[in-house]
Amino acid sequence: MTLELPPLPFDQKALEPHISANTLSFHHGKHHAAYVTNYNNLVKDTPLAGKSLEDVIKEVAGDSAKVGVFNNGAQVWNHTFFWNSLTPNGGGKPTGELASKIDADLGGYDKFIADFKTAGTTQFGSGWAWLVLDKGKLAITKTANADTPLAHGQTALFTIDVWEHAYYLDYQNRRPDFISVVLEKLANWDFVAKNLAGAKNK
Ligand code: MN3
Repeated sequence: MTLELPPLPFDQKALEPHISANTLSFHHGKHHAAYVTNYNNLVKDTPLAGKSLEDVIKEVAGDSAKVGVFNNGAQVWNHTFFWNSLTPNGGGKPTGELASKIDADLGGYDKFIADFKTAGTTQFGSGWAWLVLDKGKLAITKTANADTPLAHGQTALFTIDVWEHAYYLDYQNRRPDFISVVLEKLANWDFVAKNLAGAKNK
């Protein structure tokens, strides 16, 4: 199937002043769009063309002959997941079952936030910071470049893109500030809670 660039789940200006419309116009309109175009060109007229994006990512992960398919496909998936991880007027503390699980598995909200910031800040070069469900437990991870929890048998629950293109126009080199603002002002805990509930029902 030919992939299409999914629209942002909010208006391009909706995350201001934390993430500008200018950043989103490049990040979604150019970077994310380019991954979609590249992916479609790479799988066109191959057996992969008929498979879902998720199946292709899992199938080609670690295959040195299909690095381009993996990188572009995983970047398409990661970016769509990132947009859904954000919401205007987000942030604050998670509630309900998600909050209880953060307490049980990650040592509470404050430690979760501190450890997530560390993961995103210490990812050397381009990559992603994640909250995942791994063997039934919450875990904080980071991945390099296009790498994704999908390729590691983990269920992604939340992510922040820490490639420079995610924050440079608004924050220049201040990646830690960008991560803090996303966690405190934009994190879509309802999306995370739905992902957690969905993973447990599988
Ligand atoms: Mn990006």
